[in-house]
Amino acid sequence: MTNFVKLTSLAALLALAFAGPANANLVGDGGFELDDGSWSFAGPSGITTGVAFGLGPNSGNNYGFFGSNSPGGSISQSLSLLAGDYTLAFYLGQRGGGSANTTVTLSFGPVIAPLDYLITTPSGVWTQYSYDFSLASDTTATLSFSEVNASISRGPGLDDVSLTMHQVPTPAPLALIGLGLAGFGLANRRRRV
Ligand SMILES: [Ca+2]
Repeated sequence: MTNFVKLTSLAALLALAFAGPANANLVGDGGFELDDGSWSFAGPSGITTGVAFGLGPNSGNNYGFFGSNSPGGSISQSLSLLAGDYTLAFYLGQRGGGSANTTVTLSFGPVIAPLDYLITTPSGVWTQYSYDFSLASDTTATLSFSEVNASISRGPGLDDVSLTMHQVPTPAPLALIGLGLAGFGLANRRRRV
């Protein structure tokens, strides 16, 4: 019985240690691999496959792109979010033939104020950007990336957009920890007797 208690409590602790936070990506088709309608494309923008104008996908076969010779393309999707802490991350990459620097504006409805991301890396190089924010209440907002430069000849690429919620311990896992520790205590006390 002692061993059983010990094993049970050990299993409970190990389960907690290895379960980790869920951290599921809340963005649909974040890598532009499925082309399943998760994203809305407006103006000069879309999904491209393989290497286009010197830029290949950051992951998989595809990436989102902003078009050529005319600004105003945008890539967006609407998301329903629960109150909590989040990290938004994404990759931007310059495409060949573009100007030295390209700006993409990120807007996210009432969640965060619009932010400009200036891409200064050479064509063909992806850079990851991330942004942490907190939501005080449940919100529905449109996550949108817009290309705003007027003078570029090739818009940049966008890939691997992820939005993850930071997990906080819930009463159930905490109770499980208590059970595990109690089990260890019980096992040790029985062994000493
Ligand atoms: Ca991809």
